[in-house]
Amino acid sequence: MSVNLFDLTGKIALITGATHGLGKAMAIGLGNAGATIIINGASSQEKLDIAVSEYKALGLKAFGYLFDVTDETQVIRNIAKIEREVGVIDVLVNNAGIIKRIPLEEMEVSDFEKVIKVDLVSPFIVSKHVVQGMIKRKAGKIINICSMMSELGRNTVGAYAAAKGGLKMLTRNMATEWAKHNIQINGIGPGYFATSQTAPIRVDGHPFNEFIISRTPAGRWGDPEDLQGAVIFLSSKASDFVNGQIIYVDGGILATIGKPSSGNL
Ligand code: GCO
Repeated sequence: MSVNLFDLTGKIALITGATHGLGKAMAIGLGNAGATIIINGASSQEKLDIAVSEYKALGLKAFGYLFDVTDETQVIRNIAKIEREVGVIDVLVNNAGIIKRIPLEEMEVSDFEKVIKVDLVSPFIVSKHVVQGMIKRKAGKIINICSMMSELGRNTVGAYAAAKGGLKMLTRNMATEWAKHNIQINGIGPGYFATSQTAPIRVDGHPFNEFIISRTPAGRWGDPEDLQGAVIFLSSKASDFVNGQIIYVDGGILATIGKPSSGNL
């Protein structure tokens, strides 16, 4: 009998920051592959409830928990609540993140620290408390949502790049320390995707929009659904011997130096 390596039936996946955008697309992908999805939001119960109802309307088994992933007390309390009310967490997707586009020389230290806290410290906090059960069960999957900025700098996103570069290395160190427990920890590095986070730099005619279209071999912004294959792979049996890797879903942008605006050089 052939085994479906990508089947997530019976698995429970917690996706942080999944009321919208890439987190929501990845959660839908995991749900469509059979997982029970648990989404986290931090801003409003109403937004969380709306998102859960949207998942359920798609026929997915979904639950929502409102907590701030940067607050360790709330994380401990809610992971215990999830594992009591729904079941043990088999897959953790650390997706919650913010960005502040400010030139470094103008950036307040408090803004820099906030980005680091949400984008780098919170994946550590949530993973530290979810991994306890995974270590006991000798099984688990952790996926950290990194970025193009895990590899490249860009004007005005210095704090975000520092956080996402750190998250790449934290992913490798988690793999170093936890792989012996049959836990696979990897990352996904989205390229440039059409989300609310990139909406300000994606409008038609915006120089950055033209730049990304020309700089990306695929010639387009990513669609959030383009991430579903990678997150299902890294959540499934198919990746049981994959550890510490960052899979870049970027339309080829990291593969190339780019080309002159004219000619076919
Ligand atoms: C930006 C963008 C990027 C993308 C993504 C790329 O301002 O450059 O927001 O940071 O959101 O992180 O991987």
